[in-house]
Amino acid sequence: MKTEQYPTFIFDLDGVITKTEAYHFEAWKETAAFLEYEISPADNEALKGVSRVDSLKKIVKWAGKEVSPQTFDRLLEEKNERYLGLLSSLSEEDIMEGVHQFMLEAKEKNHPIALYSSSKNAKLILTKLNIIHLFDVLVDGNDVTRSKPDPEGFELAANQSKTSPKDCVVFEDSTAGIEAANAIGMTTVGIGDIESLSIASRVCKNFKEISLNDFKL
Ligand code: B16
Ligand code: MG
Repeated sequence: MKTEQYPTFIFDLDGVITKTEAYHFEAWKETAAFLEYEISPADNEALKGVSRVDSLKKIVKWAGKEVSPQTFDRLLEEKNERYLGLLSSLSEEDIMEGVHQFMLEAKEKNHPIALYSSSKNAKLILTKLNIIHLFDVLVDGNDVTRSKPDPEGFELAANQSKTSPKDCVVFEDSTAGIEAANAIGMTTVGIGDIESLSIASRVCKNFKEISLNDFKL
């Protein structure tokens, strides 16, 4: 007898569940200014999904500077403090349109729900958004040694969900994340603009364009 199977949904956090990408950008601007570099929206696109450490390495390189390990650590710490400050009033109202409803319907139909975010602040953010209880599996920047575009975190999320990668559907706003999930045969749904996400299996502007019926195995 064939048992019915439900794809596991793996959500990215920043830029998919909530618009914290804008806060990362804001917080990095000051770091870049210290390095006498003006960070552009195109630069920010290249930082999406990339870990804090790897993001700073990129900014230092773009600025054409060298910094001591002590300064590097201080810049990381200060950026995170600014970012946490910007998150202080985050609440349920900051969940992107259609996401909460989609999750509730997916849970109702027994789809496992997982998170893979590069952020080390993911649990704090999901708690503020009051949706942490909806996740069966949580993988974040504290659980991996290699950040997106490496597939390590997606592999871990699939393993912990007891789902084969081919039966996972990933929602991502970053090229790095889509690349990572594609590399291990997951179905990818890009959330955002087609220009930067064309390597995804499908691209949507937001969750209002997505229905649970789109994902039958
Ligand atoms: P943190 P995601 C990523 O989250 C962001 O896209 C990226 O801009 C950020 O640098 C990274 O998390 C690390 O975040 O500094 O909070 O540890 O999109 O993978 O959910
Ligand atoms: Mg993201």
